Amino acid sequence: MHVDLDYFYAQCEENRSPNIRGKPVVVCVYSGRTEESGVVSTSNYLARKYGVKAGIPITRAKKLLESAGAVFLPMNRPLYEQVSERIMEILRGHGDAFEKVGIDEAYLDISTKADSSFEQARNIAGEVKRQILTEEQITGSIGIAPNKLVAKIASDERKPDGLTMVRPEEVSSFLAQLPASRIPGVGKKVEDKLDQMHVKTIAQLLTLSPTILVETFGRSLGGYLFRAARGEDDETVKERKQPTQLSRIATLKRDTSDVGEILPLLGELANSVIAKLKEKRMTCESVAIIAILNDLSIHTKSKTLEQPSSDEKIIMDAAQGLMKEFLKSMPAAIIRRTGVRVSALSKPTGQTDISNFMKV
Ligand code: DCP
Ligand code: CA
Ligand code: CA
Repeated sequence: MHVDLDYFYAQCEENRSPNIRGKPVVVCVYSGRTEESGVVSTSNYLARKYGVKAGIPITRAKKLLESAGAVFLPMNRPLYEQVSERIMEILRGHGDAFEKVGIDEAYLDISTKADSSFEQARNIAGEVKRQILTEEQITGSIGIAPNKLVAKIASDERKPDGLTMVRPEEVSSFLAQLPASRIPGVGKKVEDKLDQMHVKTIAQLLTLSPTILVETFGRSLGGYLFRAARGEDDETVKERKQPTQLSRIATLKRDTSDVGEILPLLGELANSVIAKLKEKRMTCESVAIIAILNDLSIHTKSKTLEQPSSDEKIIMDAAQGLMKEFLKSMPAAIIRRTGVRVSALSKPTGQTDISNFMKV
């Protein structure tokens, strides 16, 4: 089963401010340069009717939605992450195995829970949808199939609030009618190349020999396309490891080498990383600053802490100290974007296990 939440950031915003329901809602990533500069992160389905979707400039979205009574909101990641974490816990409980693959999507292996029955799987999906809706007022779309690849394609078939089940004997006919661009990993570039080969649908992709595919796309992507067109995939659903690093990066109001202008933003970013670390109940052993200059060159400077920590003062002091050192070492540097990264993360278990005894 693949679950993908519908217009996720915008749906979170609708829940937080019910008065915006029924209006086009656009979640924006403001670059902070000018009041209007930046891109659309996502929009609700009403805004999409006007052509407003992820990635387009905010100015363009404003034109498309002129006098449509649209609401433009800045992205509020911490809110979406909290909602996401609670929903992931719900999902986790429904699978034999669970794999989160993004803030709003996950795979569940439900083979055992569904007793290998697709009818039973449909009931589980209904229960998952009902629970997410009652507990978080969020709708999602679900695909059920014999493997991860087809489940992912299926979850995208009926959005929003969709449920699409593809039984093993239906895989070929389901895929055949779809555009090749529905295969995960087929972006604009691959799509253009396929276009040149007069391949638009997966049915047409089936006519290309493995040799042609490998010649055109290389061994790895070519082989993948050959198998994907046939609905073949044997990846298992596996729990992802905890992240080993966290970072936040942002654009300064203007390019500058003035420490007084840089430290406040760096401080905000450090606070956001610290909050995330605490939320995950993790510590870090290394702190780094990132500086992207006006020539777009990227510089980093890091330091190892005396001991693993999630302490605000220790991490803040380390980040600000590193930035001061960096500016001293490169007096001509003019900074455009800056960031904070913590790494060598670990989770203190608070449990006494054999390794604690070994250290004594
Ligand atoms: N996102 C983003 N920038 C993008 C794509 C996505 O910031 N270019 C963010 C906002 C989305 C979230 O990630 O809400 C999930 O991405 P999806 O691609 O799943 O898109 P949505 O959930 O918004 O819409 P859909 O209903 O089509 O799944
Ligand atoms: Ca989504
Ligand atoms: Ca998604």
